[in-house]
Amino acid sequence: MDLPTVGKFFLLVMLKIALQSKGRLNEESLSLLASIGINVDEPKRKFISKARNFDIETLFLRDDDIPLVVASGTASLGIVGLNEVAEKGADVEIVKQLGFGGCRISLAIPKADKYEGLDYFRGKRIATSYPRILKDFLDKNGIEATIEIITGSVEIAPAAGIADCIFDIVSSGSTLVSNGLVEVERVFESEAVLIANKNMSAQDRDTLEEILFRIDSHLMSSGKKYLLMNIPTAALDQAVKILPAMRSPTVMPLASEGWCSLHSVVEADTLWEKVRLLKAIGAEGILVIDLDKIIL
Ligand code: PRT
Ligand code: ZN
Repeated sequence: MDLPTVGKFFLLVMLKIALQSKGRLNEESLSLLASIGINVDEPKRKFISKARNFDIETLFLRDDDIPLVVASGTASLGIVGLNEVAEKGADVEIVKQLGFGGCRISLAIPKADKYEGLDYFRGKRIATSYPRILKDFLDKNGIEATIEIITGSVEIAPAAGIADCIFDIVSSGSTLVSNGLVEVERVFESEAVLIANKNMSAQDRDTLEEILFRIDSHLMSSGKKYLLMNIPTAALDQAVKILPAMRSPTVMPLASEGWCSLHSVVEADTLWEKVRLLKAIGAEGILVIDLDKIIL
């Protein structure tokens, strides 16, 4: 094969990633890709698009279709809720939990009902869009019940007389409350995941490695802040104990004698407590900076 043909061949087999076309995961999937330097313009009429600055094509699909599209190899990668992967029984590799789209699938019953445990569900009609996950749970617990498959607005099923109780996605819980239901069993924890075809080409695997490297650097920086301050050299030992950084804080001498500059990375939710402790030992001129990436 001469070189131009090889080039053409690579273009034809560019890695494809399946993303939700609209819905709860669409925006965060695109912004995750943007944050790792992969900018995708959503096509107006087509379902396929190409990233502007990375050799990758995006397929925009309903979330229900993503697990099987990846399992079949039509796309090598996908971003979808773990709930959809489990429900479709898709034979894909779960490569990475992405830290957004968090929810759970729970059993919920009318709030007027007394609940004393799983026996409640024996002989009941349970409405759900997740029959496979529900059946698996009921079988494991030896509960016989009727599963009513409903694709939308599962929460209205008890009031509509279609079912006695429901098995549905819960996030804040407010949908249950406004429908007079109460969550009694959390069955399945979910979040958005990066999934991969198990038999992807070596070339796609290389691209996946690069994407994973970038995602890890991005995820590692989230929830962290970069701190810089001036500190009396005499207080340095105490400061290092307050600031356990990735290795240890960076220390640089200052022009004024007896002082140094200290740099460190801290968890955002411990920031104010650390600042209080550092001020108490004489830290001054404290700068707090948002972190974009941490590359180890
Ligand atoms: O059109 P398409 O098929 O692509 O989308 P969809 O309508 O099937 O799914 P979509 O966009 O609603 O959700 C996509 C994914 O987001 C789900 O598969 C979950 O992995 C995840 N996710 C996270 C949620 C929620 N949170 C969520 N709260 N999916 C749905 N909900 C719904 C839930 O069904 C219920 O009606 O929100 C309601 C409950 O929310 P709370 O906050 O009131 O408890
Ligand atoms: Zn869907």
